[in-house]
Amino acid sequence: MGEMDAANQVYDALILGAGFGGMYMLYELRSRGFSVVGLEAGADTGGAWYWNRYPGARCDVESLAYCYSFSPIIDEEWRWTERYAGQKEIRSYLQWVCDRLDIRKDIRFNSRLAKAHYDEDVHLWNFETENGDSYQARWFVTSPGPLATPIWPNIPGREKFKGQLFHTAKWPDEEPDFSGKRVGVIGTGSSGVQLIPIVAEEAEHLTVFLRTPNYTTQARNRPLTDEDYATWEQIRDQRRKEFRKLIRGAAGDLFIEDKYAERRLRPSTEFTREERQEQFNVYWQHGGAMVSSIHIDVLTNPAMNEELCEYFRDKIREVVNDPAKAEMLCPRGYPIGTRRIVVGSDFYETFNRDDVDLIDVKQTPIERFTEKGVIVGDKELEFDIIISASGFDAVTGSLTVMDIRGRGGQTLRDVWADGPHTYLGLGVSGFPNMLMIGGPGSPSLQTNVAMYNEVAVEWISDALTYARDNGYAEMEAEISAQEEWTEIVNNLLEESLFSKADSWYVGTNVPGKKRAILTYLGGLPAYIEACGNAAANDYAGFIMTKEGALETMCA
Ligand code: N01
Repeated sequence: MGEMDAANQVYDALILGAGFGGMYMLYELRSRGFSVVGLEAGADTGGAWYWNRYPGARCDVESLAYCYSFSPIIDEEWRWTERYAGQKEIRSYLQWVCDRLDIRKDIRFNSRLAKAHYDEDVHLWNFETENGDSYQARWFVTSPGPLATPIWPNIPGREKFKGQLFHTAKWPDEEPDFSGKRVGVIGTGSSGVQLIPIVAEEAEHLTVFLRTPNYTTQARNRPLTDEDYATWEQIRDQRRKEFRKLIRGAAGDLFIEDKYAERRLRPSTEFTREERQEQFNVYWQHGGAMVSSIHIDVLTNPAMNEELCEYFRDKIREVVNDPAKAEMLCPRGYPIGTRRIVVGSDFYETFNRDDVDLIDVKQTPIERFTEKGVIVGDKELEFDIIISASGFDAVTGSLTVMDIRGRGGQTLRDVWADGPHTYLGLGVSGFPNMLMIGGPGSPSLQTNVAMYNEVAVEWISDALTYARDNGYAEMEAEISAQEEWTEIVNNLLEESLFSKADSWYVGTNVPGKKRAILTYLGGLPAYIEACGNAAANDYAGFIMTKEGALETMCA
């Protein structure tokens, strides 16, 4: 390990990541009297919203739900301008919170964690950043963001391309100029879909490389009005309580007529086809991702799911003038909702432009990069700029990218090589005092992640306070509890239509990654209950060891 932290201090807790989860974690533990330090790879706070600054980046959860709910100061002083906040506004929000709650002084920016090793002799974690700085702490709380390790398409020869090459999740500080340029975009997930209409407006010509079409809805973004805010302030506390009782941790139908919001919580079989179509129409017009959870059985009832899939395909056929392009864009072969629903603005409309081409790479794969562009079929397509919107090594990749070692020097990478095993998505057997926000086996990205993060932060804060108050120095997931939870997580996959689709949710987007569900599909309320039960029973499922007992063990 390199030079020790300047203060040569052993912290109570080191928190990895200064996005939504990490900042609140730091604030909460500090408020409870723990000494804390945060490490953040970026030059500022923001997490995903710091790195993903491609044109059009915008949240697909409504701003009023996708924010902190723990602080009256924030509620009183911050006001969102749009129904779905853009990346710049969310980043400003997080920077403002960081300053307003005086969190910044405890975060080391430009500090990418390289190693975290548990020292069994002294029961402390030792950390080293890529800059060579060292830290030591009793507790290691990880909040790196579940989508933090970008991946490139597995197309050979990338280094040969002489034009400009960008990844949406590593966007340059200086905004690229697309005017007069021939641009290629690889990928039509959330990032690609948001970026494509904007690039199409500016570029001379755009070619979109499509592999698996996604079910894409219109955001129908709009400014938030004084009237919206007046209503929101009246219902805010009540709605936030309700969010924690909803499977996805947010309603997504703020300001929608009660009749339709209530129908959403009932199975589709209670309604006639006409009523279901009316429900689809209402949510389609309202916009946003909730169109996929229009009834509670969308992910368990194949007939209902297919009816909704066909509704989407008809909408695509209505918008896209060229029938061949429309069919290319129609998702098929997997149930709606089992890959992330994509929320965009005018994505399908973009394919009515004469200066936008669409290439289905399943029909004609991109063989390789060249100096001038790419080889597709028997042609070389030339580009000035290629943008890779190819996604992430999700959830586990955010942690396995680092050298994390627990008992006996075992690495997290090796322990998870056959798929992740965790207890409640919070702890891992063999890695004492490491607790995860957004870990595999938690509902994180299956929910309004801002709301889920608060649940995780509050549980971890309570656990650390309990440990301190009761003289416990070590807390580690029991192997039996971990295997039981992992079985629950895996069974939920098998019971749902999720098992029928390939996506980053099951790791199939990363060559060589073991197919395994990375998130808990049981919904936020069931997850809160499971975590609450463990806490109420003296952190059942965790081995809690007192300081004295540890010393005896070491003697
Ligand atoms: O990544 P993705 P993303 N040739 O993995 C394609 C969150 N997010 O950055 O599907 C051709 O979804 C790949 O094709 P396929 C959100 O949770 C949220 O867009 O593997 N194509 C796919 O089309 C989201 O789900 C927001 O067949 C290749 C695309 O690249 C998650 O981040 C905004 C290829 C990758 O899509 C990830 O989204 C942005 C190849 N060789 C992100 N390799 C909002 O809040 C890959 N692809 C709105």
